[in-house]
Amino acid sequence: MSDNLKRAAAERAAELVTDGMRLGLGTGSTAAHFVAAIGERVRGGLKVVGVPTSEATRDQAQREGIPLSTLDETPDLDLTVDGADELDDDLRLIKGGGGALLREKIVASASRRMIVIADSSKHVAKLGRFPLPIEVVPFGLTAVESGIVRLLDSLGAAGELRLRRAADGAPYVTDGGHFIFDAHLGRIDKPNVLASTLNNIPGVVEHGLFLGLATGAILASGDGLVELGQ
Ligand code: ABF
Repeated sequence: MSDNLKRAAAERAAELVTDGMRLGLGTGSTAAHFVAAIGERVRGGLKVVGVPTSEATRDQAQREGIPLSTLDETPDLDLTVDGADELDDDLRLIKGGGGALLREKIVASASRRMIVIADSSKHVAKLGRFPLPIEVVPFGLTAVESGIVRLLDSLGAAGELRLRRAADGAPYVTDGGHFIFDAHLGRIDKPNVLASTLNNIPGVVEHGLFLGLATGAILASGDGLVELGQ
């Protein structure tokens, strides 16, 4: 059921794509439906170029036959379509559950429009139930973690380093060669304050709060599609 909802949102987003667009291609199971839908349209003659937000999406887009570029070659994008872990009424997002938040944020920031596609269960009144991913450099991990833990303590929250596999205790490594710390906040009352506080911790590369980046959302539920923004 949920996969059908993801596909419905993705296929609606694919209808918004027109010839000549420079597209940011998101990551995750919902974005994968979008990449598949664009692949089908490309095979039918649509002319677009895509900038993938992860190695996984690059592989899929290549298999689909979508012409690809890099953000260095194509620094201004018309539209990015990506999934999210949570979004609120103001189109503020938590992303990064899939580990691709850094490239996702850089690509979204380079786009004139960013549309979130999701099943409607991701739409929340307040962000924070989903653990907030914080991408950190491996260098000086203990010190970097301490900085994050001090901040979380002050908020009555906790977190942990994401592991690749619980069995061997090896950290999960992002496409950029970084680690991810997942912060269990429960609720985020002041997303802007939290975002800038995290940005000020040395060693934090990026975090999964996407504020002021999404311009629209397409949410699918059993009752149909709801579109927010544009
Ligand atoms: C990406 O994939 C991420 O930012 C987010 O963590 C995740 C959502 O995955 P899915 O679409 O599989 O729920 O969009």
